Amino acid sequence: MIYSSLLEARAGGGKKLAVLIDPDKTDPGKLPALATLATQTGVHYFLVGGSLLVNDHLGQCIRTIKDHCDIPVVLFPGNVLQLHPDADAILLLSLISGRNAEFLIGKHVVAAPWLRQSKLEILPTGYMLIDGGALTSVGYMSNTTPIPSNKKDIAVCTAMAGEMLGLRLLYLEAGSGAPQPVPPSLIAAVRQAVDIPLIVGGGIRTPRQAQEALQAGADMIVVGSLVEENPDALAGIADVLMC
Ligand code: 1GP
Repeated sequence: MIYSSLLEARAGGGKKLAVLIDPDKTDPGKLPALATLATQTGVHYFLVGGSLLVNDHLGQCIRTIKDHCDIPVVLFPGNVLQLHPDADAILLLSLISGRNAEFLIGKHVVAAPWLRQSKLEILPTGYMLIDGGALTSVGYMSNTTPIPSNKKDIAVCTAMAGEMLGLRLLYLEAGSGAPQPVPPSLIAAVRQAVDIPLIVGGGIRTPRQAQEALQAGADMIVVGSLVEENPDALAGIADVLMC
């Protein structure tokens, strides 16, 4: 189970690397090579999802990954159209940094019957959008305001509330393609305040940024845009986790 492996890694100081596949930005024909590369470089998970679903590639992307590697596939849905039974798990995201009831609980109500009968491992996740220096798709599509990146106290209290509500993971998100990733000082402040595993993503483009996020307390980092643009850059990020 994915959650127990995250807890084990957290207890033992292990770190995890996930690659985000946005079906709208991915040519499924390139996924076999990426699956092989991800296996060689030690990627732990594929996240699959995006803000929209313009192309009908979701199922094809999931199946192609699963046909070419043993890396678990975790849904990272931008909306209820992105549920798929062939994945292994789902980040059931509640956008706790925002005040849009639809993204806090509304869409979950719609999805609940489908999720209940699915075989997916459900990973209840407090999703926190942190200002990464630009309006991002998730900010626009969710109609929510990100937490300012210099407001550590707001981020900390939001994370604490999410943990006390029983959410089992926290995801600090600067937004895909963000000019600035989540600041290490904010990650560190949240890490000190909560005990559940911490995922950090958005705008991580260099090994140094990956290292800073991990050193600050991220248990798992997510890279998407970098790998879309240059899959070979994955090795440099993966190396950081070996150190
Ligand atoms: C977005 O955190 C992920 O949800 C990945 O972001 O595309 O900027 O790597 P990037």
